[in-house]
Amino acid sequence: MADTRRALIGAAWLEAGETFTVHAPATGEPLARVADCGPELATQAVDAAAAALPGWRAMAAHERADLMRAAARELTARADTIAATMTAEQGKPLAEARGEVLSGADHLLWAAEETRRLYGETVPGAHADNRIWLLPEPVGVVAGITPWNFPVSMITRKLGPALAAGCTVVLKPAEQTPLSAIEVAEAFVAAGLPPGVFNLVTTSRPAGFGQAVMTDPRVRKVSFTGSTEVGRELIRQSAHDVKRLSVELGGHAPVLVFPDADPVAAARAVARSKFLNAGQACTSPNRIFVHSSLAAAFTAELVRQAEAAELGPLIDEPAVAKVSRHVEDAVARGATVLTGGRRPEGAGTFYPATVLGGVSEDMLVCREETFGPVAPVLEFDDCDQVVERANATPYGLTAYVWTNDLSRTVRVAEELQFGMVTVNGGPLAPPQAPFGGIKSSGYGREGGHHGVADYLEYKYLSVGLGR
Ligand code: TXE
Repeated sequence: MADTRRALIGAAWLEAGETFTVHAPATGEPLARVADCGPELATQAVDAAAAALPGWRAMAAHERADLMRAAARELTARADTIAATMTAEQGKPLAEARGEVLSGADHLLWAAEETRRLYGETVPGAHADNRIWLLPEPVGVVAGITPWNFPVSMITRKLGPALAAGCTVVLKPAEQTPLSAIEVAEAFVAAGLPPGVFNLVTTSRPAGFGQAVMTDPRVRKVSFTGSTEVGRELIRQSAHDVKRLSVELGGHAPVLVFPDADPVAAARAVARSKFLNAGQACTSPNRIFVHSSLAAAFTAELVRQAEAAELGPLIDEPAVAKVSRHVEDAVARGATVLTGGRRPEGAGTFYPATVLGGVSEDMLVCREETFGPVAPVLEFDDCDQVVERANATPYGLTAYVWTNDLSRTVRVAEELQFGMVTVNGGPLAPPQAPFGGIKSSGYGREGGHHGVADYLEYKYLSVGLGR
């Protein structure tokens, strides 16, 4: 096992005294020990971020941008190493991991450009002798809490806009994937980011970290990506000192394949979205509604794609248990396993790409987020009613539509209650687009100028001319 990996607080890499062990999902073997920071170290990280804030927010925009670009270059140069670490601790295939690191660097580059576009506004004065301006200001110290499914890009998606806005950050990665997060922090240190601007607190006790940052009045915003359950708890805690919060929670994406669509192209794209990261994505297609006229062709191609898919292991044993429970429940209620559906023998938390036919909405796969490589196919005949069925979920993150009918595209996209609707394609999260959901999928946006605005306050300055 490698040396103990440390947390980054201010200028120092800290030992923390206690440690926890990170395991490889592919083998179950221990990979490394990591500093297990208690709440007092979370508070020290907030001290460091608060001390660094005045210097960082006062720095010229182009200098902040230069440092962010340098960090992006460091990440790119280390893409192979970080990807290998990510694959070891998280399980996703190396090519996916490498793509994620490069996309993380791209998010930083885009955010770096935004530092020079933090425009204010001039609005009409209240009377002839009055002038009013809106001045963008950073919200202050930000805490980020990230999940394990995209261990690098979830971090850069929070860091990019926060740093661009002039905020300083205390970030806590998921306990399953702290090692690639530490390598991201190393890239920022190598880029010359001033101490305290980005602090990384590793811990196996997330509730203690949550409590420490949520009750610290110096932390002005928290950005969280993770489960709806923890999101709800943070929303309650944010009332303590009325903190700003963004919560990107789970999803239950529907796919609507209308009768005029190409069933083979649709099945191929759905398979790519579904089996990406072994289905462990909030944008993963979870209810695949296919018009009955296309069901046979679509399902046959989806099964072919599933059987050819290359999947890493799931994150841990509870994840495999949840996926197995969902598949067993579907079968008990009348679904058919068309491929997959059984955990293989041997080490590691593997679960095969699975396609379920004859699915109905009473099944757990349709009601809860499976977060695994299971593609449930439901048939429909009524093209109006299927939109209602797609909307019948507490979640509202992503929906996918397959049609070439223009007026249907617009009608359906307007009726779907989701933050993101993709027509004839898979999930895309480029840095310039505001990623995020509605309903129980949370609030706040990551990406685009809307994402940067989530880290800004607009101060209204009114000046009397004294005439
Ligand atoms: O999430 P948690 P888990 C969904 C998905 C998955 C389920 C459970 O359905 O199967 O959630 O995953 C930190 N105070 N998503 O258990 O626990 C935790 O350390 C403060 C969807 O991994 O929410 C980690 O850093 N922080 C999702 C982060 O929250 C706390 C991605 C997420 O972990 C905390 C992940 C607390 N009390 C899971 N408890 C997506 N939107 O993509 C935990 N954490």
